[in-house]
Amino acid sequence: MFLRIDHVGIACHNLEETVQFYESTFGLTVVSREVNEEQGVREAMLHVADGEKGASYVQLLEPLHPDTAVGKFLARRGEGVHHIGYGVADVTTALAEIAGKGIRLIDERPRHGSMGASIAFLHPKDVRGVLTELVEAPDN
Ligand code: MC0
Repeated sequence: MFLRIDHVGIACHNLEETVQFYESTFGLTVVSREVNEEQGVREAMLHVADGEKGASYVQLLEPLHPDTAVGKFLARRGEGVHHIGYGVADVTTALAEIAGKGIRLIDERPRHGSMGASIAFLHPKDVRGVLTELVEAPDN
């Protein structure tokens, strides 16, 4: 089902400071910046590597407000890994297969994600504590 690790989502308090940290420490480059009102985040994608089945990124996430998924996560757990995004060929097909295994879907239908992707989240309580995202890139 999974083609690649598409991205690791990391929650941070200050996007610009954290981008600078990743650039200066690891030499990564920002390839996209977006505000996603629906998800309540301001985010940057930093390219890590290209693979046969697509690219992988670090996604830095700053909440737009405290009362958002990332805002609540920061208040409860502090900065760190927020979710893992896996590349899939077709989110709708993957969701149907996963739902059939009894795993709670946060999104029953795909939503708009970074860089034109279709995305859907699975509940962390049903994935051994890991908030898991399915990502169908536009060029899949
Ligand atoms: C919360 N929990 C997590 C978690 N967030 N566990 C692991 N990883 C996370 N990121 C746990 C809490 O510790 C708590 O466990 C329980 O889930 C309920 O947490 P809550 O703070 O009361 O929050 P809820 O229930 O209101 O919401 C949690 C839920 C939500 C995962 C359903 O955050 C959500 O819908 N997330 C999906 C959307 C999202 O994260 N968007 C931001 C990234 P205990 O044991 O204490 O009860 S958007 C994005 O990344 C896009 C732009 C993209 O990739 O393209």
